[in-house]
Amino acid sequence: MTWVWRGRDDGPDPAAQRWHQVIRPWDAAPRARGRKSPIVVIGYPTDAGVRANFGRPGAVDGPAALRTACANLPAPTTHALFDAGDASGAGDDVESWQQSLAAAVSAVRAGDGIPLILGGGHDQAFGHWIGTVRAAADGAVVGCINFDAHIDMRMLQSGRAHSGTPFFQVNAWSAAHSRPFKYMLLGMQPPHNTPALIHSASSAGAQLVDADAFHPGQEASLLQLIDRFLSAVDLVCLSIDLDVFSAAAAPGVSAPSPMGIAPDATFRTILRRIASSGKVAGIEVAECAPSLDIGGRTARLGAAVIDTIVRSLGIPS
Ligand SMILES: [Mn+2]
Repeated sequence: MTWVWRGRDDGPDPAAQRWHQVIRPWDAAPRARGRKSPIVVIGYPTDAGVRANFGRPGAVDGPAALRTACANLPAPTTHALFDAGDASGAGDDVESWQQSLAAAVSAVRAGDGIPLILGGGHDQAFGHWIGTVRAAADGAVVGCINFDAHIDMRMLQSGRAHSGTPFFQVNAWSAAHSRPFKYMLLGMQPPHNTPALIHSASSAGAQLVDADAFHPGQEASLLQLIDRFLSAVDLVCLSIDLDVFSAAAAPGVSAPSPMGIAPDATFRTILRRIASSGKVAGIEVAECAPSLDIGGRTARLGAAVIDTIVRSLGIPS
C-alpha cells in the first residue's frame, strides 16, 4: 500500500498530534494494539457500482481524498488509528468488491477494531454489513443506520448489485437466513425516491425519516426514534452517504441533493447520539467524488463528520 498519510507537524506534544502522525499500518501491529480500541481505515476505491447505477463517476478517487482530508484532524485521545489499505475487486464486478471489503471488515472486527470505510460507491454498504455479520456472535442483530438522500434498496439490475442496491441485498440476505431486517434511513429526499420504492422499502420494515425531520423543533422526537431503533439491535453499521447533505455543502457526489440537510448542530446532535450508543461496529463514508467536488469541500465535510463520530464513540450522551 502506498502510504499517503502526511500533513502538518506541530511538535512532539501528545495533545498536538494529528491523524497522520499517529496512524499505523494495521497488519504491522498484530494484537499488540495498545489499550485504546482501534479504528481501522479501509479504502473502497471503486465507482463501478455508481456507473452501473447510471450515476456520475468519480468516487473511485474518494478514499485518497478522504485520507488526505483526515490527515490533519486532531488525533483521537480514546482510539488508536490504523490503515488496513484498500479493498480490491475484479474490475467492475461489484459483488467481488463487496466480498473483498467484507473480508477486510471481518478481519478488523476479529481484531476488536472498528472499521472506518472510505468510499467509493455506496455498494460498499453491503460489504460493510455482511462482513460485520460474519464476525459477530451467532444471532447478533446487526442494524444499519444510513444518512442518505436515497433509499438504496432498489432491485438488482439483471441480477447484479450496484450503488443503489446495498440494503436490498441486506434485506434479501436477512430474509434468506430468517433474520430480522433492521434498517433506518435518515434524510430521505422525496424528489429522489419513487412512491413505489418508498412503499416497497416500508413494507420490508425499513424506517424512513424524511430530511425535514432535521429541524431543531423535531430533534427530541428524532432522538426518540433513534433510541428505539438502537435498543432493538446489538450492533449497528453507521453509513454516511455524503449526498444526504445539500449540494452546497456536498457538491462532490454522484447525485447531489439541492434540498439536502445541513451539517448543522441538529445533524451533529443526531450523529453523536448514534456514535455514543456503544453499538457502532463500523463506520463508512460513501460517494466522495473528488473530480466533481469544489475546492475539496465534500472530502473535508466527510472528514469533519468522521471526526464528530470518532469523538463520540463510546461516550454516553
Ligand atoms: Mn446512497
